[in-house]
Amino acid sequence: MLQDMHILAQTSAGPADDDGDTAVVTDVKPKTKRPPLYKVLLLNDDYTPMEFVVHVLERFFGLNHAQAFEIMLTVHKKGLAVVGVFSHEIAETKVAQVMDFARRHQHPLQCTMEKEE
Ligand code: TYC
Repeated sequence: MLQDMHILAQTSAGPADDDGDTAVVTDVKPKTKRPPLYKVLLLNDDYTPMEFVVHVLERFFGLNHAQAFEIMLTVHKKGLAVVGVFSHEIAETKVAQVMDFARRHQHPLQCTMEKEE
């Protein structure tokens, strides 16, 4: 892929520098990296009602009821699950929306984000 090219070349046949025996780097390395993506994680707890978590997943992550129920159950059984992968700004917004909504409803539901490798 063009964006992933790393061109680094050195030549002694290139333009002369002052002493005439050392190489001069003439090629350039295209330096465009895709921005990192962030996983948004939902954490299990013993108190937040299952229906509330399903509602959160439908409301903030655009999941249908069946998808939301399935992810909620995964969190319930495994302790956490990735609910989506986003740019830093969108992930931050999702986390803030979920945390605020849970707090307003007095549920201890926790949502965090983590950089993708
Ligand atoms: N463990 C909760 C219960 O039994 C349900 C739950 C699921 C809570 C997912 C949080 O992220 C969560 N009521």
